Amino acid sequence: MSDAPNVQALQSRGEALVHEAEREAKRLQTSEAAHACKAKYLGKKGLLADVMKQLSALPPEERKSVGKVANTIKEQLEGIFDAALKRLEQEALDKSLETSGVDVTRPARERWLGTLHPLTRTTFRIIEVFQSLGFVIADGPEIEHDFYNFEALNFPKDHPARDMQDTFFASPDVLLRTHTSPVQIRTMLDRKPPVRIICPGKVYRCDADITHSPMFHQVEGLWVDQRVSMADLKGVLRAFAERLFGRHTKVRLRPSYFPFVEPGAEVDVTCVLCGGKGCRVCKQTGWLEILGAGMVHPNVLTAVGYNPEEVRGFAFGMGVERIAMLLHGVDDIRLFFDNDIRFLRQFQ
Ligand code: 2NL
Repeated sequence: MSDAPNVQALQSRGEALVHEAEREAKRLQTSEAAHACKAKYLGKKGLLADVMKQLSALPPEERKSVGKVANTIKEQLEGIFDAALKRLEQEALDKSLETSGVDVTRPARERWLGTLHPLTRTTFRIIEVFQSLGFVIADGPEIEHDFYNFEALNFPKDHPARDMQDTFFASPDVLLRTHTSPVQIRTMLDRKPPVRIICPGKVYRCDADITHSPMFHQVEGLWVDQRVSMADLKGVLRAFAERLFGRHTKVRLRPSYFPFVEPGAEVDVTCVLCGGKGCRVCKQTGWLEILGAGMVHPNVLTAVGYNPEEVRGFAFGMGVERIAMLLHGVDDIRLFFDNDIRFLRQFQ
């Protein structure tokens, strides 16, 4: 056929298509436009299809080489539009990251792990020592009746510790416990000797300065059996002091008064800082007071239905805050309750 296009003509027409497509692809702004443009060149009724249609007019011996050329052009066009779509996708992602307020180059936020509060850890350490000596944990209510907190503990009716100054009263008979001793009273009322318990918990006193907090923590211990003596008390306290403060720690008892024990004692250990030489912490004495103790008063045994002729016991009590302050050199009790992360982190 005279008007049949030759291979050269088809090839240059195809190359022109590729050039045009390249120029158009560079100016594309959206992926919708890119898809439309791709269809314009490569679609069923597109520009390349137009050119291919003319293949049917070619003599069979030319068809093969023209087909090859047409295929290369098709591949080139596809490459152009795939690249354009890829570029637009990346641009859209960059833009959305810019405007969405997410800065992927920012350093990741530090992961914070919680830890136990230093007072909880100190309580656990104290409990562990007494558990290893055969004591079991007992607990009870923080809101108490006067009977368990005072009456059963041999507090005379006019004792200053019953005063409004120290005790938070809800009514004349109901109060926030001022020590964990009511737990021991309740336990003795519930069980027969032998009783060997440790009572950790929160206690409340109306008092606040650098060494007093209106809520603080106590651990009290009690051992009642047929033949429990002051010597047993000393042995238990010595074992406790050596395990908590170190094996070279010495213990001494000084006579003291608590209404619920007779005899009563205050217990000192050699200074955790200087070991007994004398320093700022022990105020040059070499000793630190860490707890109060004594033999359970016969009136207390009677109040819980025990016979003081048959059984005896020793008891002791300590403030967890005071122990934690001594162990860690903290000089103000309020630091434990401020929850300043810079303070708490030092115990990690
Ligand atoms: C202190 C002194 C002490 C007790 C607590 C106690 C409990 C019962 C009977 C007898 Cl049920 N005594 N507890 C005994 C002596 C001292 O604590 O200064 N604590 C911070």
